[in-house]
Amino acid sequence: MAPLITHLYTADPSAHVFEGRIYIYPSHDRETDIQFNDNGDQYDMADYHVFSTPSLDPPAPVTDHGVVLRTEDIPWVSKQLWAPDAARGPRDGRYYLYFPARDKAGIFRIGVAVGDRPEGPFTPDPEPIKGSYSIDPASFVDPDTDETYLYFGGLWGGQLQCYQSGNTADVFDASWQGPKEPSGPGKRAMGARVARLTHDMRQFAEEPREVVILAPETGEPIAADDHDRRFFEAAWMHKRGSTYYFSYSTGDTHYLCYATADTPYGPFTYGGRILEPVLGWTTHHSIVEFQGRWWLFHHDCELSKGVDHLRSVKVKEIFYDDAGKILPVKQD
Ligand code: FUB
Repeated sequence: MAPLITHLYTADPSAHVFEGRIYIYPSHDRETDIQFNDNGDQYDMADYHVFSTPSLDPPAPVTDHGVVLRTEDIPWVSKQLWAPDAARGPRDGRYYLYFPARDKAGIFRIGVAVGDRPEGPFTPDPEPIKGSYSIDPASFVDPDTDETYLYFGGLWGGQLQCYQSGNTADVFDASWQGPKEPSGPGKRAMGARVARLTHDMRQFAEEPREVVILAPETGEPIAADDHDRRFFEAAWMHKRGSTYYFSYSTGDTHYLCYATADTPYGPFTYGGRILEPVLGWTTHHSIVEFQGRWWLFHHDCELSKGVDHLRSVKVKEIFYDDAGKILPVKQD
């Protein structure tokens, strides 16, 4: 499958259907001479573009709506505009772009920028969301309640491990910086975080909670050493029928996996793999229903011939079995 976008490197695609079109909110990868490290310093992105297309099957040209937000537009940001997402406010019909970046102290926070159109432009709030931390915000508007939830978090360079001693942005522990995470017998994996948003879409309405994933064979939380199944980064939420599907990357084992629950908070039960490892270290995705079919947006490094920080967005159709399990995607 060819990349959807070839004139730029794009990654971490968050796809949504707005006004009858697919809109894609990706990271904009760029060339840097920063050496690869486990902290992700080589992912040194400085702006966002928005893309859209009217059709996936048959494929239609993808429109690049241009730059919608830059580092220099955001007063609190120092660097690294990582994986974004967007939501349409169910109460005001405006569009909200959520993005992680390092603040002036080098700590990842999550910001929000507001626009009147899905393709932007977006005006950032002057401060990050109060109490936000780590990376990879994924917004989810529950179609049955019109409540919006923000899922977030990522280990290693994403700094989630720096919040072991509490669940608030005030307890950043710099000694956990770097590619470290809980490990050892009896230790449970760290979960992503989720918080319901205020109705103005700009703040947490509650203290973030941990997203717990249970192993189906024991009913216990996934163990920290279970790197084939534990959450690493790239959270996504979609709802099909009454089931909430939380999907994510396992990081150093490079799988996209999912878990299900009957509430947006979980606890979730591990369900299986969606995508096997792709070319490149990172794997990141979104899942969206469009014209009655379900689609997986993800990235790989095929276009850059394997350069980890130069990724390209792709799309594949996905299918569910009669019990609601996501069938593993066939490799190209
Ligand atoms: O694009 C930078 C980081 O790489 C993202 O935030 C992670 O999910 C990984 O894809």
